[in-house]
Amino acid sequence: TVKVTIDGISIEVPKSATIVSAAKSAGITIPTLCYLQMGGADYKNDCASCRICVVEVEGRRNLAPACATPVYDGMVVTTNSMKVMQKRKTVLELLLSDHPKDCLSCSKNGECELQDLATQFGVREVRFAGKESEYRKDYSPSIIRDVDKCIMCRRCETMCNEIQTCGVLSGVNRGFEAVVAPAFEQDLEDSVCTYCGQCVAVCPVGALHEADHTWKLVKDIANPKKKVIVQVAPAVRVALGEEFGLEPGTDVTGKMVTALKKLGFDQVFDTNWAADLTIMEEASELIDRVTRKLGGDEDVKLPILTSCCPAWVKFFEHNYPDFLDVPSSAKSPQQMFGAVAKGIWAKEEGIAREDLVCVSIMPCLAKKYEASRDEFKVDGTPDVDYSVSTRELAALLKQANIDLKRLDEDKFDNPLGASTGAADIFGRTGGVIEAATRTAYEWITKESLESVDFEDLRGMEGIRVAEVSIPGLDEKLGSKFRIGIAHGLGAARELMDKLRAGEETLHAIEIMACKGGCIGGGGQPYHHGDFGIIRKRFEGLQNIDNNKEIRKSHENKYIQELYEKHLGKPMSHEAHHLLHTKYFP
Ligand code: HC0
Ligand code: SF4
Repeated sequence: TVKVTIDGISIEVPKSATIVSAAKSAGITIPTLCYLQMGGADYKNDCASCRICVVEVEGRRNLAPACATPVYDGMVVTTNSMKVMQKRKTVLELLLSDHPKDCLSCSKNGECELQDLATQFGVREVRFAGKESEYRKDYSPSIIRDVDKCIMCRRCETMCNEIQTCGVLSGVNRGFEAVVAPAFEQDLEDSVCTYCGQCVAVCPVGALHEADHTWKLVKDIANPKKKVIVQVAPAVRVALGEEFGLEPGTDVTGKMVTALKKLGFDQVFDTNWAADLTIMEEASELIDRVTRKLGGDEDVKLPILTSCCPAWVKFFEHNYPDFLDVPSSAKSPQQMFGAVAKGIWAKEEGIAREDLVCVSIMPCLAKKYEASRDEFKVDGTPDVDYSVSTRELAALLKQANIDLKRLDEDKFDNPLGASTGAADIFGRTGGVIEAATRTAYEWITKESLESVDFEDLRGMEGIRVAEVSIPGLDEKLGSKFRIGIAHGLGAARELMDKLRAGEETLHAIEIMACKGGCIGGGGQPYHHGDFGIIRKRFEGLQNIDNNKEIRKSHENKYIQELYEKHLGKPMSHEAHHLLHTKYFP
């Protein structure tokens, strides 16, 4: 450790500390803007581009950026001298001189870190106002780039390149013309962007935001000719409450159902129901592949990869075209829901396809793009008409004067609303493969599991490998059943490269594009760099699973009924037609 003095407070801090982190341990918050560090997510942006965090260091002529200046023994720092405060205000005014002033109608209004600083520093006029630079807006199915608002903090770049390893965003041009953009300044839609939305999750201003479908939805709900139904993803129920002042991880399922009914949805269903359905297909596919492999079929691909995360799907389509037949062909729960709702349920209810609007509430921005993919359309119309983010739902509830906190609890409608605990954990890293393991284990051994809690599959490390002993299968495989888990696309790439190089032998792998899984999705309430929020959502989902009476997907009686009445059995011809898909390079 080293001794430093900050604003007269002497403290001992690790040698590796920066002035920002040292000050934090002395209880002093130095304002920052471009800087962001998320412990547990391995994310650190300290390019020191904004200079809001400047401080005086004794013996040094110029002010130092606190985020990128390491401490040394005997260092004396002043964070609040008049010189420092003047400099910060000048920096802020320079940033604002080239920033649109349409805060009232900005997607980030109320959540913007630049706005917060302008408030903190009492900016009333911008001394350097001149002509602002102009850049076209870039619209994609999931994300809108409004680059005029970019302050070149580089957080999105760090996220996209270092954590997600997608390499889509980087700084181009110099000086006034500088922007963060895809190569050749092409549109996101023409790039290898996965729409994971993690750049949106860390953007401090309104330069990156979601493609918002709320208004279309309001119009449809108001249209008496339309039947509007909704499904809600697992991860939404433990995060939506944050927008209403509740602790991260609070389970608001029942209140959320009430809120959706108050909004005017005709039926409130659950993506969880379709998650149980996904397990029926995925676990069957897994057993089928393992059995055929053991039977000597050389063409069978193992490990099986989960394919319910659309950003991960787009990632492997771009980066691993040699692996297109490896992921499970099962559609994601969002799309299985849409296919069953429009393909079976609506027919039973006598609702014409053109009169039914199927909406999903998702923690994810890539789900918007997934819903728009051509292979999920029938006669040119999508199975899921629009996907709305957790944040957008919260905003809509507020517009409609619905205070989630004060509502009574209600239950999802049936039949597409019932689910098991296995479905809830889909929303956290490791959950899909744990759910599949619960079912596959029982189907293989034909015995009831004593404990459904596969603790070894849980955790937050970016890549995890766990072994599960499956009596009867172990002997045939010559090893235990080996499962891999990766979350975050950088971790996914690391694991996939090992597979490609033949350095890792696994039987099944779950991959989710966002750190923590869907609970950390790009459409969730902003975490502002606090990864602890994502851990709390993780625990929230786990608690829901723990307290459910039925915790295995194949025991969902409405799913059993669907197979009895319509699909026969998993992987039947009918199931393939409705519930499976293909991938494209
Ligand atoms: Fe997820 Fe899903 S678990 S991707 O993270 O599989 O978005 O929550 O809805 O579809 O169920 C997101 C969350 C889902 C889907 C499910 C899967
Ligand atoms: Fe990169 Fe994901 Fe943002 Fe696309 S959505 S630019 S892949 S971080």
